[in-house]
Parts: sequence; C-alpha cells; structure tokens
Amino acid sequence: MSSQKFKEIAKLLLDAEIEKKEVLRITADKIPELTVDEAYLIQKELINLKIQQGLSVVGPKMGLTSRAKMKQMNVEEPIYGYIFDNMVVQEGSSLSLSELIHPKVEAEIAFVLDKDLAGPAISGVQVLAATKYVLPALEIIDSRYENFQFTLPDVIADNTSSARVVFGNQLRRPEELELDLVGTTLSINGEIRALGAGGAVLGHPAHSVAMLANMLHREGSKLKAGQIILTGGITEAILLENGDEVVAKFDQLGQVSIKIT
Ligand code: OOG
Ligand code: MG
Repeated sequence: MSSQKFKEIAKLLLDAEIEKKEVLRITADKIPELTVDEAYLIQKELINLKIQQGLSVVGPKMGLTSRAKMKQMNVEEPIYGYIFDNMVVQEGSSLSLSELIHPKVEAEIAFVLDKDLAGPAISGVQVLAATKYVLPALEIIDSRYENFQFTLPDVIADNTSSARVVFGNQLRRPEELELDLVGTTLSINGEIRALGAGGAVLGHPAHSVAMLANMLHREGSKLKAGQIILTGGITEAILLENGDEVVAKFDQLGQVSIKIT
C-alpha cells in the first residue's frame, strides 16, 4: 500500500471530523485487507495533519481495554490513539451536540507521569512508580464511521474515535488508592446508566498504561512525563442526547460532569 493512499485516507477521516459527516468504513470499500500496522500508519498521517494545523497532543489514550467496551464494539484488542488540545472541554461546562456526529460518553481513569516510560517490558508496578497523579475523566468518543461501526483497523486509523475529553479537578497520588477497587458510576440526568470498578480495565488501570508503553515501543516512541494518559472506558459507552447532564463519580477520586446542549 502506498504512503500516498494512507495520506488520502487520513485526509478523508480528518475532513469527516471537521465537517461532522460520517463516512463509510475503510475496510468496507477502500482497503478491505487493511492490516493493524497499516492502520497505525494512517493514524500517524492523521496525527501529522492535525499537528500541521497547529494542534498539539495532550497525551495518548488506550481504548477497548475493558470487556464491556470490547463486547459493545465487537473488537477484542486494546488500541491506542491521541487526545489533542482542541478536544479538551472544561469540567462542569457544556458541550454542543452540533460539534459532533453521534457522540457517546465513557468514564475513565487518567494518569500523569513524572518520568518518561519506555517499553518494551514495562509492568504495572513500574507505571505506578513513575506516576505523579491519577485523576477522573469523561471521554466523549465520536466515530467518523457510519453507524459507529468498524473493524479493528478501521477504528485505529480513525484515531480511536477520539473527540472530546473532560478531566476532573481532583488529583490523587496513586499509592493513596487501590485503583482496581475504585468504584465508578456513570449517570445521565440522575439515573445510573453504567457502573464498574477500575479493575475492569485490564485488571488494573496501571496495566493499561504499561501496555501502552510497550505498544509505543514497537514504533520507537515512549510515554512522556506530563502527558495526561487515558486508560480506557470502564463500562460500555452511552449515546448522548440533547439536554443530558452527565456525571461520572469515582470512589475517592471525585467526579466529572458535563452538560450536553
Ligand atoms: C473506540 C474507542 C474506545 C475506550 O475507552 O475504550 C475507547 C470506540 O469505542 O469507538 O476510547
Ligand atoms: Mg475511551
């Protein structure tokens, strides 16, 4: 597959995001045999286009790290993508549905490292030793594909559906908590729509960060101190509707909220 073809697909996905128009997934027509490695090359082209437009990376994210998410999306493998500065929405503020295609929300635990972490054999314990803070987050995902349906390579190319993120204001040291036991509820308009615990994410959210460091190593890159890293939805994602008041509560980590208008 030529790099020109990858660039064209990256541009198509970026245009879909900017114009808020869904597109047919790549494996349905353009490249049915797209591999995971090729999909990450398309993602890299997409990331480069965003950087050329003046955007900057807030941090990498993991996706499809919980059973609930894998089952919901019918994809069985964790993936990674990137969050950009223009995706960050202030905690407690509002987000207009008109900015997005068919957004869904998920509750996640985020990490901030105080040391760089490079694979290939990083473990959860090493992640915890390199972690400065953990904090709660809401991720708003918005696949650029028709009906939010895709295969593993499709979603990787589409920067893992990244669209918006809301970070909570409370920072905690990781040793103050047992992150796998941190209970989480995701409520909309006062009704709990999904719930789980940190351990739903690969047994412990630190394992997700370790896996990310090890996956990045394969392409010669690493996790950097100061980046905010999302570890993946604890529960299935919930489709957003106009007027929704979304609140994710995390035991000992506080809460994060957003209003959908
Ligand atoms: C892919 C992104 C998944 C997560 O936290 O699992 C993700 C998707 O479900 O569209 O961000
Ligand atoms: Mg997510």
